[in-house]
Amino acid sequence: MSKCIGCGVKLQNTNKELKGYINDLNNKYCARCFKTIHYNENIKVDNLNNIDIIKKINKLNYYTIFITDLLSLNQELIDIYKEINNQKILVINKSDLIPSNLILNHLQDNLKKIYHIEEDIIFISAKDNFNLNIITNIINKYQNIIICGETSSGKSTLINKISNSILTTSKYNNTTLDFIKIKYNNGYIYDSPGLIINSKKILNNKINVYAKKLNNNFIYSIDNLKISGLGNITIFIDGNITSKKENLKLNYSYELNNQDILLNNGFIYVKKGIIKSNQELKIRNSIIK
Ligand SMILES: Nc1nc2c(ncn2[C@@H]2O[C@H](COP(=O)(O)OP(=O)(O)OP(=O)(O)O)[C@@H](O)[C@H]2O)c(=O)[nH]1
Ligand SMILES: [Mg+2]
Repeated sequence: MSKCIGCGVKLQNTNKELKGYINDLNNKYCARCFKTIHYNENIKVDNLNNIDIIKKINKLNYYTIFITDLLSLNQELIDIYKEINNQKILVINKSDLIPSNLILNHLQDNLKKIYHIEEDIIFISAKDNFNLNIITNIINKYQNIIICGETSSGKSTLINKISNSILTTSKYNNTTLDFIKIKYNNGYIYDSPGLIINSKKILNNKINVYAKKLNNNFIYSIDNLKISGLGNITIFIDGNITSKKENLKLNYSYELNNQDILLNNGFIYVKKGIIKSNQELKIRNSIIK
């Protein structure tokens, strides 16, 4: 049975409603990939779950490059990363979207400390070819490697860049549906289906930075989160915030010192301040301090 060269799914010509469908089995791409590539359509299908993906990665037991973006980094993602038993490295892609005032070496050190990561962490941009030589050096050294990580973090884009492959890529989740083995020099690169991290939005636009002086009368809204308080904050977010004078009682209060409040699409750095909010906040030591 042949597989789609874009997403790795087994091709079939019997049921249009199921994944892998193509009317002519001699085609190289499934109908879904064809529509994604040519019409930018977002066709949702069920995908492998995180547990099965990690199981297969551990079974393959090759050097593993785990990819995410900066805003998606949270404890849940790191917990999944830590389930990989292979020799591995954490790679933060889409560095081109990170504001230039953030110092990457600094972020690297803080992330290692905060999330207790022993392996190297490197920043790359598959789009802008930034640090891709580090990736090719790893592949040349280990020969067989697995590229895995969060959905839409740019795994297939990276593989296309370094190996001249024609994997399907898109701005939607779950583009790659199965493991894909790609010949590279004397070994293989494996692409893999993206891991789904609950409640995270994928970074698509340049990270916006908003420096704000909080005032108890003004309430800032970021999606469903509302905050006010006293202190200076810096918001790093893929999206917008609004602010207005509101007479709303915010029931949660936090005294923060060099800490980040985690959002679904970014984080808020609080150097020192008292933050009130309408919901329980997820806090970590700041990655930018
Ligand atoms: N700005 C920026 N965008 C990128 C970069 N790398 C990938 N992208 C974009 O991110 C989106 C997802 O890319 P894919 O390569 O399909 O991601 P993936 O990790 O293979 O996704 P799944 O197969 O769905 O798990 C696409 O819109 C890419 O163009 C990068 O370095 N910078
Ligand atoms: Mg992919």
